[in-house]
Amino acid sequence: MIEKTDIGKEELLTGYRNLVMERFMDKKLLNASKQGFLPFYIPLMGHEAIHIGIGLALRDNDYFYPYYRDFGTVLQKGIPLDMIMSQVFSTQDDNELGRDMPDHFSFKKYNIGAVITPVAGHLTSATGIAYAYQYRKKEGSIIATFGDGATSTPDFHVAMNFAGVYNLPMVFFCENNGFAISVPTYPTENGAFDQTYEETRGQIYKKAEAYGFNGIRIDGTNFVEVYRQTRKALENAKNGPILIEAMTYRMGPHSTADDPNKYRTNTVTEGSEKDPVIASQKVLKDMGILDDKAIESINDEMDKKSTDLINKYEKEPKPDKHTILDNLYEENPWYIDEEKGDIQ
Ligand SMILES: Cc1ncc(C[n+]2csc(CCOP(=O)(O)OP(=O)(O)O)c2C)c(N)n1
Repeated sequence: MIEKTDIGKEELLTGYRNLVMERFMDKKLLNASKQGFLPFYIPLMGHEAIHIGIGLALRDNDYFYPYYRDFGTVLQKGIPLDMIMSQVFSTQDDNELGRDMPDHFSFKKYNIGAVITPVAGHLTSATGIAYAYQYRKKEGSIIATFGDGATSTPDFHVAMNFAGVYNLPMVFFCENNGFAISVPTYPTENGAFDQTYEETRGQIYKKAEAYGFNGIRIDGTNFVEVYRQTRKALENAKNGPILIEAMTYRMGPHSTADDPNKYRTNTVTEGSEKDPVIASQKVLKDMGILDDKAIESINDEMDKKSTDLINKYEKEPKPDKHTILDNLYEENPWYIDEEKGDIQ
């Protein structure tokens, strides 16, 4: 029996459409990187329901601090696709001036923190923002996402401790896809830990208890459930932090620099019941919101839309090479001007 939600049919359908769009974009961006149009790409297949659920749950005053896999969350949050694509393809319109890796977004005016590469490095900054919200008595909560591997880093513990001590309006959201590159999180299905493989000995959501607040584990393959739990957490965070561990599966490689065949046999295949697109379809069908005809027409629409976008962005001009030393200083020191003259 599916519980009712406080979001309407139209919003749920928009969430599903974005989920499908994210799936198509992901596959085509991976292809674009294989064809040499992108230097690097971080696939996200398996994370879609988490992304859409969080995107739906975010309120206007909340602050989102993403990590490198969160394409769909920024899409659902309403960041224009052209803005996202110009960042991914480092075009001349990129708001980061073409200077960061694909998927390392920064959308400050939308209350979204900058994606950084060092794992968990953003968690201390996110907690700092939560402290500022509390100090300035600002409405809203902070939510920061990260992978399971991030929970084994020092920055995770510093951020969790600080949030606990100051009782900050902070949601720590772990997208547990089962792997930190080649290291499995929970090596065996029955939870028995194998000392030779472990990434972490304990259950991730239980780590919150050590810092004096609650942790919960949720199904990360059903976006309606992710929405419900995340919205509740964002609302309750005004009374103190919470840790959410959303369980899903990384259905592709870690990045384009990884070959999972070297270390992984238990993949979740596209179209299987654990695939977030299929799991989310089932939920919406049970709610009477989606049927096979709508599924097919949304697929066709998003397939075409994603192809048109990729074709467009593969041809978009890159920033002029003479701009590479711009925007570093308010007033350029003499050596920058001198170096500019050396750009061939
Ligand atoms: C501090 C730091 N150490 C190591 C790396 C290399 N690295 C990049 S991603 C990654 C795995 C992260 O796994 P997880 O946190 O589970 O997130 P996932 O990529 O699986 O979503 C590692 C070790 C890094 N970027 N930063």
